[in-house]
Amino acid sequence: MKRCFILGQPNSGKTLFMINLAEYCGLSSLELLVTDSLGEMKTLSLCFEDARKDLVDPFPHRTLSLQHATVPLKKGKIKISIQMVDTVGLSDSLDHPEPVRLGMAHTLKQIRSADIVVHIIDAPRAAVDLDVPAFVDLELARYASCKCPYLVLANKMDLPRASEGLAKIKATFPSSTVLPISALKKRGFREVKAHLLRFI
Ligand SMILES: Nc1nc2c(ncn2[C@@H]2O[C@H](COP(=O)(O)OP(=O)(O)OP(=O)(O)O)[C@@H](O)[C@H]2O)c(=O)[nH]1
Ligand SMILES: [Mg+2]
Repeated sequence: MKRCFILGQPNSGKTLFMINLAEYCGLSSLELLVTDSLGEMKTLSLCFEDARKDLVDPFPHRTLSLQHATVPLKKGKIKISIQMVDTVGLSDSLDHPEPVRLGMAHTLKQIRSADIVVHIIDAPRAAVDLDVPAFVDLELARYASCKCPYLVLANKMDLPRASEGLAKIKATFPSSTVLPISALKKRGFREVKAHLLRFI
């Protein structure tokens, strides 16, 4: 099964994207395998409402482990599954508490095992923050686009000024596919699914 890493800065919407994509693809609950930098593993089984409540947060650095979910993508009558991997938000600064730094290092180490990379950027933030996309976004794009199929998702398109942010993101990554989405409203998911199917 192909592994699709969901990468991006903290708070860009990676976890909500994974949960809502899994729901959009027809799962009735979310089964997660959670692995951390110390090699600890646990499984979680959550209904989607609880997953959003427990795993998504308005404040950055909510996710400190890798969270793997197997998601079915239908291609005609054929069901093909993909492993989506939610990751620890990556930032330019290393000035974070130890669990965050260890989580970032764990994510960076594991990127090697990605078959596909989905890179999420907060579009409304890109409109107002000169530092978004950040250096880490440029480096992610440079590495992932050479390594494997790679997609940029401009998220939070339901919020004001997101279109300005989308234009900036497209200008920053002219040779990559940039899809506008709202992880919250599940908008743009049909296009994301079509691209993922093309990659597997
Ligand atoms: N309006 C809106 N809010 C969103 C969208 N996607 C995510 N959010 C919100 O953004 C915040 C961060 O979402 P998360 O999914 O936790 O972000 P993350 O990238 O996993 O963050 P870390 O785990 O800290 O790296 C939450 O308050 C979400 O509800 C979206 O499409 N639209
Ligand atoms: Mg998260």
